[in-house]
Amino acid sequence: MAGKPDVLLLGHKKPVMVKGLEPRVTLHYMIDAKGREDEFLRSIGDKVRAVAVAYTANRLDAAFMRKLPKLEQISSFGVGYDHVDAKWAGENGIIVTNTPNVLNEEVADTALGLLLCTVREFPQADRYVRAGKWASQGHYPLSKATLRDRTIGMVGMGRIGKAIAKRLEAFGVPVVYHTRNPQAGAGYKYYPKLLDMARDVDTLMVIVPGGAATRNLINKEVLEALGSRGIVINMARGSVIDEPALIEALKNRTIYSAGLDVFVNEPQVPKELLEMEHVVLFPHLGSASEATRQAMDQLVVDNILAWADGKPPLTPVSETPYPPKKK
Ligand code: NAP
Ligand code: 8YV
Repeated sequence: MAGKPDVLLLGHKKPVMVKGLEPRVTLHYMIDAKGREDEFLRSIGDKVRAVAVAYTANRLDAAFMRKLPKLEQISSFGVGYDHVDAKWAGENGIIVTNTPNVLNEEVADTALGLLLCTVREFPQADRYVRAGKWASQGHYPLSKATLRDRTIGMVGMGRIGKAIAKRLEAFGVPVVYHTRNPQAGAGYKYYPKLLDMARDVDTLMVIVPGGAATRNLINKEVLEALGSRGIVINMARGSVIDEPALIEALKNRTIYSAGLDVFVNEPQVPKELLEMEHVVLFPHLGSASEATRQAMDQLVVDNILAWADGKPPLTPVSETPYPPKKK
């Protein structure tokens, strides 16, 4: 590539990204144009050939990509890329990359943490101690739920799902799963129909991609099938659960509890959930350790550098296979 290619960085100036990219590309920082983004895009749009995404809240739809007519690659942070219209990108000769695998174990650890917190009420017990209630009122009440008599129905058995299932096996907890197709090498009972699985289990662990195909997959019917012992853990995307139906089920106690790492309108969390004592809420921290986030940042950088060197992308998403369609 002659000269340094122009790359737009969306989101914060993350040190790994700035250090990895600055020497090799001309970086344009959208964050420096806060409040006048459209004008900024108009001024650089004609020369930008790649976009590095540091923050998944940025929506990269067709309207955005059309503003960058020379765009060849979007290197996005996070394994989930429901914020990018990857289908449109693929059809228009643009490669999209994400950051799979480097976060599997971290997210699986968080999933187990959230499951344990929800089943055994650990955050509530912590609040009890801090409020001085142990001394004044005696022991925290025994948890009504236990992991010991539960079966986990995994909704999703991909890279992260398998890492979660492996941990559950070590915990001695039975695992079954639902996906659209049986997963090679997953030795757990497979349910082609989510509703059938929800009827048979008492706990759902949700770890599928977000987007149109999974919107409201966990709906009123599924929650009803899960029943009054039911616990839902959502590690996927807020959009995968019908949030109002979940709130209703929790209010009416037609399910037992929920542990949620993700929400429909993040960082806003519905007031009804905030007011419930019998749910556990995490601020989307599945992969949120310094080490794992840095590994994800580095993969964003490495995908851009591969492109700058004229090499194939390291981790293209399925909708945008390499080599790209001709523009
Ligand atoms: P993956 O390897 O692509 O696995 C996705 C799994 O979901 C596969 O088993 C797939 O099987 C299944 N699936 C996809 N669409 C489905 C549908 N419509 N109905 C039922 N199952 C479906 O992805 P991954 O790396 O494990 O990541 C999964 C997702 O987790 C990400 O996309 C992201 O949204 C979320 N995530 C969240 C956090 C967090 O911080 N909370 C962190 C990382 C990832 P089939 O294709 O056979 O259906
Ligand atoms: C990201 C995630 O850190 O990778 C994903 O899909 O959900 C997390 O690991 C998150 O998207 C940051 O906003």
